[in-house]
Amino acid sequence: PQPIYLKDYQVPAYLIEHTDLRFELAEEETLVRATLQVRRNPACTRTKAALELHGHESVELCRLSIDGEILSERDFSRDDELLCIPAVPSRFTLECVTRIHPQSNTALEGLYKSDGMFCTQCEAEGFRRITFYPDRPDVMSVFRTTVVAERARYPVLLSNGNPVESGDEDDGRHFVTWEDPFPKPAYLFALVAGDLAVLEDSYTTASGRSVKLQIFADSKDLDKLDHAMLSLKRAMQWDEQVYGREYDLDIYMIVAVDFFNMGAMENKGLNIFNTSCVLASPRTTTDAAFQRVEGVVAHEYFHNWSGNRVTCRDWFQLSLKEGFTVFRDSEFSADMNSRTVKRIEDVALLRTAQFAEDAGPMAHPVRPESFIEISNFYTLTVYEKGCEVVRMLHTLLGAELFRKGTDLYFERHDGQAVTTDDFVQAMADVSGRDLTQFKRWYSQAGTPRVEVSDSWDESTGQYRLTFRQSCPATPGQDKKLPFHMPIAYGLISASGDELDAGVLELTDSEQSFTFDGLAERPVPSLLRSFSAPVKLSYPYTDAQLMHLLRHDSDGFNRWDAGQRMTVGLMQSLMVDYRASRELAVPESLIDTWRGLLLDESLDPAMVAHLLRLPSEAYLAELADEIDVEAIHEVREFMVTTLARALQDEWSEAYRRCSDDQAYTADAAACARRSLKNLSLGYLLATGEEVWLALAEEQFNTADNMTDQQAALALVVHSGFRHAGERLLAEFQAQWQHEALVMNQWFSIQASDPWPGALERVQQLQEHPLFDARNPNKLRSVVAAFCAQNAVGFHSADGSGYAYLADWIIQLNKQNPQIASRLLTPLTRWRRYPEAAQGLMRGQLQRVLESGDLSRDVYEVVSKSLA
Ligand code: HT7
Ligand code: ZN
Repeated sequence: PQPIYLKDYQVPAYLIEHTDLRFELAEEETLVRATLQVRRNPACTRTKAALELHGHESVELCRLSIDGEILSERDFSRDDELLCIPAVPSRFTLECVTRIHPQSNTALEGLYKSDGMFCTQCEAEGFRRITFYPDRPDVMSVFRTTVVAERARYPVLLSNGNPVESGDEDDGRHFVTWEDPFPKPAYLFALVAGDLAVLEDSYTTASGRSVKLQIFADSKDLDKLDHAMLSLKRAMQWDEQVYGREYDLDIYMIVAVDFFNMGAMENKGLNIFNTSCVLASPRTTTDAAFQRVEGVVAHEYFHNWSGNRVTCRDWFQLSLKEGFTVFRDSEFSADMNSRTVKRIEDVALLRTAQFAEDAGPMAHPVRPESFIEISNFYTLTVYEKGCEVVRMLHTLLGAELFRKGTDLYFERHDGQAVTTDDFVQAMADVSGRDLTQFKRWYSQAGTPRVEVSDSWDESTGQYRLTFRQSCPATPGQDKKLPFHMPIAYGLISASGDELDAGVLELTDSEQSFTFDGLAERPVPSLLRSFSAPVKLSYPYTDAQLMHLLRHDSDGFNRWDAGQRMTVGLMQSLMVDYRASRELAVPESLIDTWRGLLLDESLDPAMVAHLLRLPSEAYLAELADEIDVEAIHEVREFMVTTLARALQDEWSEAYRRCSDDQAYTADAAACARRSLKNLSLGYLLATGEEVWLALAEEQFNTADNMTDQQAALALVVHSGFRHAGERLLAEFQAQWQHEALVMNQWFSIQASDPWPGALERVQQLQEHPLFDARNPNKLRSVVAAFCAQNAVGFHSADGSGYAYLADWIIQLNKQNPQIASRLLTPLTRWRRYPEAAQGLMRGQLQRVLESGDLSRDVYEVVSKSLA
């Protein structure tokens, strides 16, 4: 497979003004008739360009005609990706009839079946599995879609836009016709047909239009749609208030499907969601999953403007819609919940997983320069780092100018397919700022390092901060130029007062800033709220970190000071562990934690974050060479030591945070549950039977999934093995009919590091509820083991690596997108000691040689081995 390059972009030679689709859905096959109004693109200077239609090899062409004249095979050429018609008029009607087989579509791209229903996933290039079409985002067309199917099996027939006609056809079939007046690229097309229950509501827009809201799901899940509906209405209102964006159609639909490669899809007026991102009820859903539903519902809704009304010119611009929309959804969640906690969670993900991606063989800029398979570029870099880039623009311009910039961007480009340059240009135009250097964030990969030093002149009261920035080489980019980065900062006095605060703008590789007239040497609070996606180092002493932890007005930096302290300690304990020296936790840290645990004035959610040790994955990301065992053992040692030293305080925090009242989902109750369950984890880590009894009681009496699942996971991952097995059996008996709950049951076991993990995972695969065609099940078992169970996956005999390679080889044909995503842990082989490297590389080689690789898997494996 050959790469595609951004530099080779050409405007399309033909545009599609109108697309009329008729789907005849049946059990054996589906017939699709596409009638396209085509015209030459006046902006294209290639005078003799052929009409190029994308078409997947699985699509059977039944008939092709131009203005009613049937084309013979001599009139066009076809390979396994493109159909080319060399001679076409400048304006014409193309009719194309194709036959497809959704029933046997296991890739879950294009039209496929999820349980009994038909559904689609067309982003990025799935539409070409339905019919022949210019399947590129810069070809935007108005769609009219008629769906025909047997009424008894498929009473609900949906597509984009508004329903305009419906009625009976022959043989018990019926039809519904939908019209979407907004021109859109094919990737936003959607169709659903099934026997679905619906929750209905309505929303009145700021300008007074009433919008019908519908969420469709299997009838057994009808009671789990309220939270998504509430989140949708909140998102609609927030987008009006914060961005001045109103919804535009008369109807907004969401459909929940169980077989889905990603989280959800923003198809115009007809979002399709993975059940895991839409269904929620207190009995079956944890607080974290509730928040995920809120965030994903909002994200897909926000795409209606950032993605649909203004879309991407080509797939290299993916972050134009994804980075911006993640920024919008994260600000929404921050406004709905705790801003500091949301920031901590987002940054933890970025620093753990995106930084690792940026340091791996698939590292790429936010706007990639080339790809073999675009599905491989729906990455943390495009989404999360892309969000940080938009956030930096917000920081540099300030909220008011940023809003002016988005207003201008939406107004200037409504109905167009544009680039990240166009987005930045709107920001430059409203602010009068030169953002040329800033755009390096889009073109240069890698996580920048910022080293900070300071000096203090007692005699003049002058304090000086010096910053040095650099960025490591990444594949294809050896040398990097300096970034334009905002560094939010504060200067804190010995008594905890803020002496100064603001935003410094770094543009050079080395730059100093002086602060005059200070009465004392301050403690610098740097990179407040994580104002740039960088690794910042400053030689903080523990005393300075303790000072920030107590006094910083920036909640994020208070948390980060605590993290820096524990990370520093754990890194030195790892050195001790490798040298077989005795391990110890300093009393000062224990005292600090005691103080935090006992301070009832603090937000329990914040305390829970402060007292949660850095994850094994984060410690691994920070290591020069990853020593899985040392990381695990040191973390376990810390947990046990802090558990025993503060047993009374954990017990007191548990008691304080335990509600006698019935469950509520408000922020305060969620915060209490998070500290309560963190405390329960530490209590269990003492190894005392009494706390096992407490955990079992919580498991048995919980009236919500957050508490029940926390108790289950904590006991299963503890040394109380028999109790763990007992609870797993009880949980299964209680929840076997709830697919999403059982996914958690699978993943708790697959991520359990106790010896014998691989055997347990292999047994789980034999479970009747495990289904290798369902991505959610693969994520719960295979991904949970390979990506969240470092000890099990990195077993010294290489059995974990061989297990993953076996799966990749099996899934390569069946579902290439999932296969290539699951591969990630193997691609990081360079970060491990030599013996592990050899074993991991060996398995990658085995995948490469297994033959007939999909583009998805080929790209990841070949780049990892390069
Ligand atoms: N824009 C959506 C992307 C998506 C997707 C991409 C590739 C393969 C399957 C997919 N399902 C959804 C999701 C989003 O970011 O909103
Ligand atoms: Zn998105």
